[in-house]
Amino acid sequence: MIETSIIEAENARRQAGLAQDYDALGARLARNGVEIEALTRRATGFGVAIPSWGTGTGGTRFARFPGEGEPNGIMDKLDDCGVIQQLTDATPRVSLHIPWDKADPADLMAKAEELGLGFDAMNSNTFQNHEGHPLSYKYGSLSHVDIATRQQAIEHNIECIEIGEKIGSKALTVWIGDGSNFPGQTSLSRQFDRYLESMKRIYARLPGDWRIFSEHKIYEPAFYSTVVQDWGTSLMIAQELGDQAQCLVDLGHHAPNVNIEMIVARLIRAGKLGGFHFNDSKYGDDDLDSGTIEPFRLFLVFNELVELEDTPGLNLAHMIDQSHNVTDPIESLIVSAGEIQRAYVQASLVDRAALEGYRQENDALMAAATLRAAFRTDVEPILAEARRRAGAAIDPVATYRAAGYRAQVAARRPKAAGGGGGIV
Ligand code: LRH
Ligand code: MN
Ligand code: MN
Repeated sequence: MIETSIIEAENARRQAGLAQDYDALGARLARNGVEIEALTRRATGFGVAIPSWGTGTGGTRFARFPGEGEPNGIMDKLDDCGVIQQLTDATPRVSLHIPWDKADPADLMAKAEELGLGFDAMNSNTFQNHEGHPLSYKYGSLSHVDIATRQQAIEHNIECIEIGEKIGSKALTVWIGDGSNFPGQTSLSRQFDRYLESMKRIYARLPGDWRIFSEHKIYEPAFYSTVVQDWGTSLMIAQELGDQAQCLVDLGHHAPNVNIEMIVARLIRAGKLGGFHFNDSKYGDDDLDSGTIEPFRLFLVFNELVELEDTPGLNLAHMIDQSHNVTDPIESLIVSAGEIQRAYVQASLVDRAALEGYRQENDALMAAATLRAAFRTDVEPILAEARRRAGAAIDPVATYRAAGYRAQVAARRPKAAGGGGGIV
C-alpha cells in the first residue's frame, strides 16, 4: 500500500484549489435546483470491481510487452488492486479468473482483508486448456460434441463456485469461446442445446444466494459463429435457466454501431440485467480504457441505469474488463474507474423532470439538449471531493506517481517474460 502521509501531503497541495472548484460547481448546480452534496454522496456510494487480470500488461496474439514490476500471481495482483482502491475509493472489490488466480481461499481472504478488499463475481475459463486437465477445449467446452469434455468444463465451473463460496463471492460469470470457424463445422442448433444442458448442470449447483451471468460476445476466438453471440441468445439462456441467471454486458462485445444503451434498457425490462464488463472499443473487443473512445456512449448507458434505478430487484455487478498494452495497468485502472464513476454522476444530474416534459411534447431537440447539459458538466470536483473525504487521493494518478509504487515493486518482483502472445 502507499503510505498515508504521501496521500495526505499530495492532497494538502491540492485542497484549496479543490475547495474553490467544488464551491463554484455547487453554486452553479444550485441555480438549477441541484444539491451538490447529494451527488457527492452518490459518487461515494459508487463502486466498480477491478479485474485481477487487468493488473498485468495485456497483449495481443502477436506479442506482449510486459512493464517493470509486473504482478507475479494473485497476491501481487491483489496488492495492486489495494493501491487502486486506496487512491480512488471507487474499486472496493476484485473479480477473479480461475485458474489464473487459483490459490488457497484462506490466503485469498487473509490478503483481501489486509487490503480492505472484497471479491466480486468469479470468472470461469474454458477458453484455454488447463494444466492437469486431460481434455482439450480446442473444439469447444460447455458445448463440445464430446460429453466428457463438456463434463470437465462443467466441473471447472463448479470448482469456481466452490472457491467463490469460500471468499464471499456471490456470482459466477460464464463466457465461453465456443463456436465454429467454418460454415457447416457444427450444428448451430444442437451446439446451443449442448451448451444449455451444461449450463443447467452448473445452475443446479448454484448456492441459493448466488447469480450466474452469461456473457455474450459476437465473435473471437471463433470467427464464423459463436454459441453465445448476442444479447438475444444471452436472454434466452437466462430465461431458460431460471431466476438466478442473468445477462452480463461487456461493452466491447457487440457489432460496431450497436445501440448498447438500448440493450441495457431491454434487459432491465426483462429483469435480466446482471452486470457489466466496462471497457471501450473502436473496432471490436479492443478492451481499451473506459471512456477513452466513446465517453458519450458510456454516459448514455449510465443514463439508462439511473433512469431505471428504482426497478425492483435491480442489483448490478459493475466490473471493469480491459487489457492494458501501452500504459501502466494501475494507472489505466485508476483512470477507468474514475471515468465510469464520472458517467454515473453525470447521468445522476440529468434533469429527469424536464426530460420527461420534452418527451411528452415530442421536443426532440430539447430532450437531447437536456442530456448534453449533464454530459458537458465537469463533475471532477465532485469525484475529487468524494475521494478526499474518504482519505483517497484528490489526484490519484499524480499521487501514485509521486509515491513511486511501481519502482518499489519492480525492485522486489522478478521481471516478467516478454515476447509471446496472449490476452493476459
Ligand atoms: C472475453 C472476455 C471475458 C473473459 C475476459 C478475459 O473476451 O471479455 O470476460 O473472461 O475477456
Ligand atoms: Mn468480458
Ligand atoms: Mn472481451
